[in-house]
Amino acid sequence: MKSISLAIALASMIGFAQAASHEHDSHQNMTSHAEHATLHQGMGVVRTVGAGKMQIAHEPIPSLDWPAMTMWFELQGHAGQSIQVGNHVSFKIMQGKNKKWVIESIERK
Ligand SMILES: [Cu+2]
Repeated sequence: MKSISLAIALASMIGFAQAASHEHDSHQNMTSHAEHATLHQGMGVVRTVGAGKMQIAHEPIPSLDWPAMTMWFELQGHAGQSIQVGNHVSFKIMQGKNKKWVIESIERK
């Protein structure tokens, strides 16, 4: 019984330490951390399809304060496999490693 409650106390201490360091990280670099974690919704028309990437003429994305533009996105996993040039799409993006914008999911409109 004693060892069980010790294990629980230890586990909650570790949990608390992780929460604290996470808080610290996000406070230190709030903007990029928030962008990394957050999905943003976009809409547009597919212009070019490449290997693991896609060029989309997208409408403004208010949550990122982006104007309408044509740009490349990386594709995560199997996202976009059934999407073709000319398709009107809605998609969700997040900022991946190296600050690149990655499509997490995309579907035809
Ligand atoms: Cu853009």
